Amino acid sequence: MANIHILGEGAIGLLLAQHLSQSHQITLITRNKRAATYLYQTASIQQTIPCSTKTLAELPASSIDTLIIPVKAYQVIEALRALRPALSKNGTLILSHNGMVDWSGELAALEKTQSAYFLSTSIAGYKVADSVHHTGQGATWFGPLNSPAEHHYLRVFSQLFSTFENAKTTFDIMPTLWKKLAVNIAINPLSALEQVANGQLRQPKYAAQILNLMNEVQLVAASAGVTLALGELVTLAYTVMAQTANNRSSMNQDLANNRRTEIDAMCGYICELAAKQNIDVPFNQQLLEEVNKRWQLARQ
Ligand code: KPL
Repeated sequence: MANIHILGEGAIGLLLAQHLSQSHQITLITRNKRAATYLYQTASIQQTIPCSTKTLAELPASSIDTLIIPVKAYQVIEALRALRPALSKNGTLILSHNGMVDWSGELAALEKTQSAYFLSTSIAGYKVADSVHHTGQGATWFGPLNSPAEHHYLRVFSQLFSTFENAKTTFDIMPTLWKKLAVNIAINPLSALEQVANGQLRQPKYAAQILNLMNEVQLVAASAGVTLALGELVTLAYTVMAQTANNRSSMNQDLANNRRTEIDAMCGYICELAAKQNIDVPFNQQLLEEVNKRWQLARQ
């Protein structure tokens, strides 16, 4: 049994907590000290998630053995900076977020004995107060991000995620992150702007836009040295739409609740790389602008 700390009380963090609590001790790291009971719900199950909570201030230096950081893309760097001192000398760090974030500097600052991994998951859910509703599950991939992790990722996977539905390991996680980026670009902005569930995007009226978005991702990935097949990206996007058909994507929920979105780490990332390589990406550019405009309007 491992002692696992999970940062935050977001939907993905709580879904991971529920799964991992079946064999491990879970502590959620919360912003403020408060007594909460977290519930896990599906269409047929409602149960309490067995876990304790601690604030960052309550965590002694070098005290965390396994730390999972499943936060929004724009919170990752700040979270890594705040929590690195609390990770033990041989600690295991697991990042899990949507979009692309440049955490290379933070990972380089880890001790040579600390291993870092990525968990790329298309698990779907949403939160209402302290209840997390589990609404679908696409594929999950787990792989190493630094060299200590390359020696241990199979063991860590089998200890933590081997019983997670639809989960697999990969030694080379970067192409997986690109594929997940593509899936999120196909689903999140459109479902947010249209305020529809993921499955609704399978309607023919969205097909041309989705194909063009995937084409741009494929071109930009190729310019970054990552070879992806356009057909595979399109198939993946439609597979996740089907697997999470009744779910409202995280960006759909963010816009509906006037929260900041992860668009900069998705279409914004593609536009930034494309500009450096002189590649035209009008479809990603348009969604980037529209989502940001909608959020600005909502904030006024
Ligand atoms: O990652 C997701 C998200 O909503 O952010 C998917 C897999 C698209 C599920 O909705």
